Amino acid sequence: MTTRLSVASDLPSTVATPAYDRAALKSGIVHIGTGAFHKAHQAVCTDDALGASGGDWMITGVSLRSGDVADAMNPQNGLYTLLVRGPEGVSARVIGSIAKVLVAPRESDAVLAAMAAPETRIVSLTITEKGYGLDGRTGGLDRGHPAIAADLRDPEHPVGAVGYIVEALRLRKESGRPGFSVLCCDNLPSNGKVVKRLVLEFARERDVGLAAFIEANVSFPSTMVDRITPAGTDTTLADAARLTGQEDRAAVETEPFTQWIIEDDFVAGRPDWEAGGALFVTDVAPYEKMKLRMLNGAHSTLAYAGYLAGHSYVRDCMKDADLVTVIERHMDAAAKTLDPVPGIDLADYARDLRERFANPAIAHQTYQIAMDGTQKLPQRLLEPALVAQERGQPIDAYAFSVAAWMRYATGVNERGETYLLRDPREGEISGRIASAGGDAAALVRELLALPGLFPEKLAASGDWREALTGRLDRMLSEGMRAAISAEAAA
Ligand code: CS2
Repeated sequence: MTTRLSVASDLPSTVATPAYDRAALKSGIVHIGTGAFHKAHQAVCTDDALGASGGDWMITGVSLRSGDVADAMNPQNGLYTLLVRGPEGVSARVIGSIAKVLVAPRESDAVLAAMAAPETRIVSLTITEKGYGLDGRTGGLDRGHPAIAADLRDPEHPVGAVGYIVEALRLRKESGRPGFSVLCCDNLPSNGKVVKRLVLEFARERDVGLAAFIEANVSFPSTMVDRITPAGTDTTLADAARLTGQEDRAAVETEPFTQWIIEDDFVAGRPDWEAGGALFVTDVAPYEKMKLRMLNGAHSTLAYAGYLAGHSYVRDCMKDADLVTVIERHMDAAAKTLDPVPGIDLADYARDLRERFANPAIAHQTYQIAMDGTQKLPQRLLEPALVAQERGQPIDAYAFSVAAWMRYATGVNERGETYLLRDPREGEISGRIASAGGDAAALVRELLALPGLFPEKLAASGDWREALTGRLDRMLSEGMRAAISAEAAA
């Protein structure tokens, strides 16, 4: 039987291991949402930083829901294998920056204690767009969000990220400890500002003095994060075992590319993340918009259109010449909605994206990317559509993507099989789809009226409605494949 992953035992010389004494370094970061993306991105950059410059910046991971990650990682003392898959092959490296993982529903007090501990100087987050309780209409708190509602009722026993942050900061204030930096690493535009607003609004509900403490002692740097990281599978674990010679139940796999752009605004220091390639800037917004509109916008388009056209993975979509034409045009259109991005040539960026999407070694499911559409559409497709509309540019690319989402939202594929939408608003969506009764114009009308989803100017535009309806009608009557060809030929 192979032994469980540990750097104390022999690992092949091809497998890099932490270049620092893990036991000698203390935790300085609490990270909420210790999933595959965190383990393939920020934890790797932190591993590089610790190797280059040391510092008490080990990470205490927190899972807000399931204990699976903790149960896989803690018996390995927090270690896991990072598999990097490129067209030339796969490499393995053992990452050591995560000291342990706590499971909030099992050990809430320990989570709060870690967040309130004097040595904690950064609380970072990857909880996906839907984790924040953001009301798309107001940009403020969604009081109907289950975790926000529960935490406003019982703030000393939080269950959600915003509730945990505010309660931890209350504990810090009470015990005279300084604040920390809150580092949002989710795909939301101006993510630092968004989280700041939610945290302050929540804190104000509790106590204006607490809100004032937060305003004075906590920073919320914005970040742009990028690394394509599919959900791990049995193959991930099997390849990690083959390459390390040890059993690893916590391995993750990712692509070679990684990018992290961070607003340099930390109240209590930070690791030497430059050593891992992070770029510190004063304004992250241009990079965020570029990534959300070009990468994620194209990804969502591939997800909805590709899934319905029978492509299970993004790399399969990239073998479909018509679909490639469609997303090339999409990226060009998205680039035209952007202001210049320092140091980046958008045509090169688009070309690199095509290569990354086509990476034959990365099995990124279209169904995975398709989830949570209502949380993703605004920043990926609707904001650039609005900018295009305002600048008098064509809106066709966005109309195709959004029509594909509407087609996908019906929850039935072209063989008549149903699938789960996996969207926090799926109840509302199915209700509206049922009342539309399969007619494209009615579907467009119903879905455009989803409260708070579409910007008003877009929802009210006859051109937009028409562009959507024509495409959705074709998708429903002739099928997605035909709709993709028609789009490519247009
Ligand atoms: C994807 C992203 O699942 C999705 O919605 O578009 O997770 C994407 O892979 C990352 O943002 C890449 O950095």
